[in-house]
Amino acid sequence: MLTIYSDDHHLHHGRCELMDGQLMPCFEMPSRADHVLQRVKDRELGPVHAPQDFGLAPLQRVHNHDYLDFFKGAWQRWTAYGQEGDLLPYTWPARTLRRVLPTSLHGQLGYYSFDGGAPITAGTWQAAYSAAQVALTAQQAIAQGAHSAFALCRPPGHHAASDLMGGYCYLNNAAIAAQAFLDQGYQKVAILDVDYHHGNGTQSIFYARSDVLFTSIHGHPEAEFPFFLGYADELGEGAGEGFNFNYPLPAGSDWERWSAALEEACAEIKRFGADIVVVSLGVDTFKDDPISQFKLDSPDYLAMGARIAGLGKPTLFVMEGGYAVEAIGINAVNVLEGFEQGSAQ
Ligand code: OKP
Ligand code: ZN
Repeated sequence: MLTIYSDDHHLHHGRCELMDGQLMPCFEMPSRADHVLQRVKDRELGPVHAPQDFGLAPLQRVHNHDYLDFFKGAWQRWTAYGQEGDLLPYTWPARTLRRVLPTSLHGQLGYYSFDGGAPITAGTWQAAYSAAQVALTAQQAIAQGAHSAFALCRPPGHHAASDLMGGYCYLNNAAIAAQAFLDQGYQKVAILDVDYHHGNGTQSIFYARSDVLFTSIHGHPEAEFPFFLGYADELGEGAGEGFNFNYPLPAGSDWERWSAALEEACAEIKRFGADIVVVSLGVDTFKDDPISQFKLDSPDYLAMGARIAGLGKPTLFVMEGGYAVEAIGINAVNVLEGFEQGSAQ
């Protein structure tokens, strides 16, 4: 399987996040992608290519222009105040407040974010921009005939909505790739989000549309980030009604429970008649993940990949979460190897 990877992810290294009342080093760190790349090489998964540059246009198909302008320019505005630390939001337009766009940097940052988990650093825009190009380059490989490809994206993307950053995410790499398929003439794209956290950004982007089926298996939002989306009764709206399926699971869910949800998601993808499957590949479902509560073990990821292969569709894997840094490479590449073994049968 072809892997697309850019070193630019090193340009994004947030210092801290708020966790249990304390500032902790960011869990979403550069070594995550380094470990995945190392495992791709160790296992000789296939060639590793740098991304091409498709410019801003495919990003603008998913994200608002004003949001992209804000994100691109935010760090420079911050340093113009003489600041050097990470730029983080601290006020959001929650209930009782107006959703106006203020003129100040922090007002705008609150407007364009939904949590305090996505720091902007000097290199964040470039890293996120390159991650989107990684996804688009892997997308192109499939459009040109590959049965699968792996976009080793960092930072992740599935929490990012059309004009919101949050949950370590800035640009929605999977959504950008899915939209690119549609813009190139594919009719139906199914997204399977296997990250431990609900892909609220991806869901929101496609919620009113019938050309993208969104399915997600995740920690129940009653008890888990992002809390305010990802419930089972969210089925889509308007033309998108019946094209959104959430499988929220309780803390402690193991492979037996998780794979039953995967069966249901795969049944919906089959019923949908997808031309393409885009997998939001988070491996924070792992038993030793430091911020998650599922109990999958490393061999389970081989079975996950094989089941996805059983859909029999060209499949784009887009890296999302996974914070047990030592194991993330093994688990992510196990999905890809399981897919290849499952496809060969
Ligand atoms: C990203 B992905 C503030 C942030 C709270 C957010 C988890 C984001 C997970 N400390 N945690 O889905 O793996
Ligand atoms: Zn996650």
